[in-house]
Amino acid sequence: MQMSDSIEVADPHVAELIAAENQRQGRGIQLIASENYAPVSVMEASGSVFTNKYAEGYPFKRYYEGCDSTDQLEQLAIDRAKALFDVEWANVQPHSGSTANMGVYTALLDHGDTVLGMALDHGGHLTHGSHVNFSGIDYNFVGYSLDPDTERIDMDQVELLAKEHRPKMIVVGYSSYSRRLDYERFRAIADEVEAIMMVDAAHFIGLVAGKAMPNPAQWADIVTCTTHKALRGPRGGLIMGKAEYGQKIDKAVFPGIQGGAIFSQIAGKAVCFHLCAQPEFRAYATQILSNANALAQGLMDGGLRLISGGTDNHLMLGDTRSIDEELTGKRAASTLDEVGITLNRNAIPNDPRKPWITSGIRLGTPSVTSAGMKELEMATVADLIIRTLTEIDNPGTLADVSVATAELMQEFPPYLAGFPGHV
Ligand code: DSN
Repeated sequence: MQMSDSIEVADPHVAELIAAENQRQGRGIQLIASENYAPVSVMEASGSVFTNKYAEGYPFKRYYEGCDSTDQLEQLAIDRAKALFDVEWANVQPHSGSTANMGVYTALLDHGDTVLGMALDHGGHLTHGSHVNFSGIDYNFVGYSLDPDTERIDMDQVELLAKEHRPKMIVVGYSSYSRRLDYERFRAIADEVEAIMMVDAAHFIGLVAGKAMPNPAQWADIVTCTTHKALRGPRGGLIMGKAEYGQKIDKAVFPGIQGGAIFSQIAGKAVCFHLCAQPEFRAYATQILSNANALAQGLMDGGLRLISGGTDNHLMLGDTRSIDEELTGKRAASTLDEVGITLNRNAIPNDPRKPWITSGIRLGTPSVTSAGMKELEMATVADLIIRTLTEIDNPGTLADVSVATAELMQEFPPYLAGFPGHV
């Protein structure tokens, strides 16, 4: 084996799988709200020779030699993140959103401390206190939920729970909630009970970077996020916020919960932050919102009930029972995938079905917007989804929709010809 062998030579089997995945991503309409198509420059950086470098510690304070470029790279990523999100301090080392949250909890909480977070079955994330996750095992999470009438966060309940339980931290943020967050009220509640306010902005940080949404760092003590969703970066996590918490959180991330950082991913993050600071990214973020709005309208016009009646962000949650009482999220999602429309089943608030089955589907527009689709195409996509769901037992309709999705994607290839493994 030669070090410079291409993957096609060194490992044709994995090369085939990469090509197949590239084809799948290029042929189908990708509506998973937490996914995106990363720019080639981001993938070049995250697949670069920084893969080879070990460097525990932080820039200019390492336990390893040979760190000149590595130190400059990590400092560049930190400086770019601070400028992009207008924060005093940032840590670009977390391997994922979960380890970013773990880093904050480890630094600022003791095991058993009470934390307020959005209940998972109402739209929160696993790391916001799920009983099967470290967060719910190590800390005493109390879940806030949605108002049953408006299906929006019940801020009065948040206040009552905060006063009753006196949490040390309030976690704000979601995995599947389609409305704006009332940061001002969360801040006021946190101040009233002297809690730390952490915003997990993983889902919408790209919209913040593109100035299409308010910046949670204006209100929060700490903001955590991933870099691979609407932000369109490499897979990874990021923590940022007020400088007063920086030293403690840096120590919790390394050496507390991680060893050496993954510098190839940090290279990808640096490129991502640079791209997000360009004017084109603002247009992209604004278009994500317009597309989500158009998709939501088309789905609702077609008879799919959306939780809370629409969306203010990049995602929406549909109640499959509004199409047919018997239709589960599982069947809806798998049939849509068969016709080339990929999304995920998702529990809806107070879902009577188990999480593996559910009564909902979650849809998001970051990927289709990266592929260049606009409102007109969103109306077409909504129509294809509604046809599939309303005629789910009609093989002729499913065959027609498959052809239509492939034709639509041919007009919007996410990567240009010449990209390795291109369709
Ligand atoms: N829960 C994942 C999602 O929203 O798809 C993100 O961590």
